[in-house]
Amino acid sequence: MSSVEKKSIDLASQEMLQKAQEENIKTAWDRLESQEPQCGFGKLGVCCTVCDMGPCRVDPFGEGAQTGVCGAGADTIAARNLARKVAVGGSAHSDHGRDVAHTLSLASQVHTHGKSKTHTHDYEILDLEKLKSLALEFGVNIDQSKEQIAKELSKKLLEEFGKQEGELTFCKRAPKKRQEIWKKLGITPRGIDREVVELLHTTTMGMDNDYKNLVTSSMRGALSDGWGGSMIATEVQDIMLGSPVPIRGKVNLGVLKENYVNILVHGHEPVLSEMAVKAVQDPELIALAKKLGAEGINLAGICCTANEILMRNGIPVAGNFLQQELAIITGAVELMMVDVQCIMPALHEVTSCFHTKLVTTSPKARFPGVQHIEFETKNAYEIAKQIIKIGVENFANRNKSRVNIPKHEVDLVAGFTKEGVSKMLGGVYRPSYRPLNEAIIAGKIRGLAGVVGCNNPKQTHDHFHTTLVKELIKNDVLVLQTGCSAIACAKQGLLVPEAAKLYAGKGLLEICEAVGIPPVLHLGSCVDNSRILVAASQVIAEGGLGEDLSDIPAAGCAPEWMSEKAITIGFYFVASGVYTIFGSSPFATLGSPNLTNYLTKELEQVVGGRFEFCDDPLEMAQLMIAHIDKKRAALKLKAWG
Ligand code: SF4
Ligand code: MSK
Repeated sequence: MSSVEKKSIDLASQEMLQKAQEENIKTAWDRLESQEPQCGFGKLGVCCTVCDMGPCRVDPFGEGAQTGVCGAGADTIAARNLARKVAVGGSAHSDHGRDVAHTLSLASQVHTHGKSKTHTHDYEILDLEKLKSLALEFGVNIDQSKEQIAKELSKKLLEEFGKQEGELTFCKRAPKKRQEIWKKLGITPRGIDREVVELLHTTTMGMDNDYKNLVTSSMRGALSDGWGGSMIATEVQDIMLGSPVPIRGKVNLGVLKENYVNILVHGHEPVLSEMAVKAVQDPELIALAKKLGAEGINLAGICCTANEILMRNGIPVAGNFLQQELAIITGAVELMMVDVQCIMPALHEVTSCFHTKLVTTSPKARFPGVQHIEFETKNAYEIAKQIIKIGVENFANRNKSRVNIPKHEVDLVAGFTKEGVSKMLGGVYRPSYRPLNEAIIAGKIRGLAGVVGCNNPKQTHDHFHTTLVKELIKNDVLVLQTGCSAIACAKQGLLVPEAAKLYAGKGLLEICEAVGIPPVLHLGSCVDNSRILVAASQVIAEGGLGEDLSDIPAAGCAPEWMSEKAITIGFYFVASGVYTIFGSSPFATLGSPNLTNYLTKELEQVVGGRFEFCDDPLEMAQLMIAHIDKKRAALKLKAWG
């Protein structure tokens, strides 16, 4: 196996890695190599920098110091480090949710001139049905103008962040039994800001040193993201930008076009990238591109911003997390505009090896030496146009001899939502999860799996995602995906209905053909993991598969995770009753065998879900299937097969 084959299974990525090697351009894989060996104390989670009596470390071999200066041992240090990661991951998703809720409040503002009304900002209400149903959930009167509903709803949504007492409104979406478990454990989430602040407080010097209690606090903090901040982001984006419906698109670096101005959007928040979708169609910019010798303007995405504009507009996806540098190395990208999260600081260096312009847009994520054009909701379209124009003008600087676009692009279908799936299954007039429940009860679908998360250069890029998912669908497990995991599987052709014939087991194939769906459903970006929680709650409400989320024959997995956000997602899934496997390394808990044992074994008795750590994709599949079969047996369902 060549060195590039060890790095990625994706042929397009291999070509670009080869080019990077030849041109001595450093990528994440090279930087990982230069970090080796990584710090053993950090890997085991027993390094503490919480106060200035440290940094302290605990000797994992039991010979040296067993506590830090303050007396904190491995259990406390590892659990505290983990809790901090959960807080940070939750803050990222939830701050995104807050920004979107704020945009909704701006979208509700109108100027009235006589009988005509004009919006003061560039956003509208595109899904009125969803606006109204959400308004009802929050007790907002729907017998008024949509702008007034949006105004009152956005106020209530923003109040969810600062709610000091009581519970988050979306908790009511969970099955009754799950809500009771949360109440009993005292982990029903209150305001999102409160939970994140309180979780961080518990980890400071001289605070909580009971590792089990730190896990409990982490669960409550994570729930405030999954059933709070992330869910708000998803719902409000659907209201303003339109709820996705199944849509065909293309994926991989081959979506870049040789004779076009190529613009990439990268990050997570779709509010600006949606405007970029409109701006690339601006006749003035297209005319400018043609004047400069291009055939037009081609927009594509990386990471979750890509998933957002794919789901709503069918805009092609250039790649997932580890392809952000490789896309630049094609030499064909005029401009990459970035918003927040998962944007490697190294992009500045890689773009400076080519003519590519990098533009940051968020005041929360600036890069030294990089052009910053701040996004403002008020002039969103004009700002998007200004940025795209820089890209168009940069076409003149492209060095054609350095352009090398891999000829790999694959079809996919994305845009599945909790509402869409029930409409596809039950019909537009009687949307229902009944057919899904019946297929599971009858054993045609063995169970459900959520496979999500990032890439990590410690693992062969995309190998874990695709090997795991192929094994699951072969065994009649219907797979729901988000994030970079969905992009990985799309590149291997798993996200089209035709994939069922090639890869799915007999029962799953029958359902996919009857309904016309792929065996792997793309539900969107990382914040859209909240769609999985709500869909699973509706499966319970439909009846026949138990009373709680932990009863469903289902499992979750983040095979190639790297982000703190993935840990938070794992925590809110486990705290919702889901058995969840993490690939790559455990989250730095091995230095505390007690904490590892609690997370992977005892927690199931407490909350109904637990973690598993595994670094082999086929073994992951077997563990998930064994769990699904255990749940089928507990429900006394017909054995699969
Ligand atoms: Fe060391 Fe305790 Fe301070 Fe951590 S909190 S750095 S273990 S003294
Ligand atoms: S983008 S969080 S690398 S999935 Fe959501 Fe991908 Fe993970 Fe970022």
